[in-house]
Amino acid sequence: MTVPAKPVLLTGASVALGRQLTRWLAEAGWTLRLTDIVPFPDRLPSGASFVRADLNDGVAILRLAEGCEAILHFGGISVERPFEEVLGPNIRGLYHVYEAARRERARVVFASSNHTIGFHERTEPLDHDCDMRPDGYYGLAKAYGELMGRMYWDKHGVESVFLRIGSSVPEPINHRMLSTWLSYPDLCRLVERCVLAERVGCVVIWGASDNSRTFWRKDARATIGWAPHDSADTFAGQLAGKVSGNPVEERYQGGPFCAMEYGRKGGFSPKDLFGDP
Ligand code: 15L
Repeated sequence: MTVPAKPVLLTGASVALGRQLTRWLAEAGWTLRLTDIVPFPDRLPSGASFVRADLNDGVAILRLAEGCEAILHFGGISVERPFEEVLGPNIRGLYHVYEAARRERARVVFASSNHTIGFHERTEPLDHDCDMRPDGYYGLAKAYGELMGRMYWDKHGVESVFLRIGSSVPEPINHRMLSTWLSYPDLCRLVERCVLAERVGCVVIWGASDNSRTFWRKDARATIGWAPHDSADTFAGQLAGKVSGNPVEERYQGGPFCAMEYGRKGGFSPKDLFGDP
């Protein structure tokens, strides 16, 4: 099977990763229901429809998910923000997604993040079952999301794949991304497999390309039949020495997110890090 039998709902469709997924999956012939709080900026591909909705609106999310086979949850805040800003889209919104998945018996592919484990040191290779060490409110909300998915699996049998995405950008731009980079094609193939794999249960996959400097090891990629094709290694020459100079950022896997508002003794204040606003 290369095309899901029923439509697939994609949240966060209007921003970077959502737009990549839309293009790739529509080309593969998938029927997509797209949603975001902001308008979809591209021409709608055939087989796709778009409805503007707020993740805080549970009724809208339930309606959007009606008859769907899977929900690709890429919506919500995608950077570090104050708690009150993260709360609505990333916590309440996630609950709406899981309630919709429960009602539809749909699988959830959750765009989690390396910021769930950001305060592990870079020298420490991690497996999927490592301790969570979120590096801010954004990472904390992603960690809560993984726990929520776990609860919906244990209690309701809702399947989930948690993608702990590293840095999914067109090209790696600093030394850290030689470890964390996930190319767009590798991301799209990964999401395709998350939906098409026969049975997944509730699993974690590190969202990174085949980078020799990776921080991450074991995960459930064999269960879904995915392996990355690309590698940040090809950029190593041009990124040698491209470091921030900030010891907190360079010490931990979460990089700049760890350094933001870092307040431990011997640490740096935001002013030291970023200058006066
Ligand atoms: C993420 O989770 C963010 O959404 C993205 O903006 C990047 O900062 C990325 O992690 C990263 O760690 O590079």
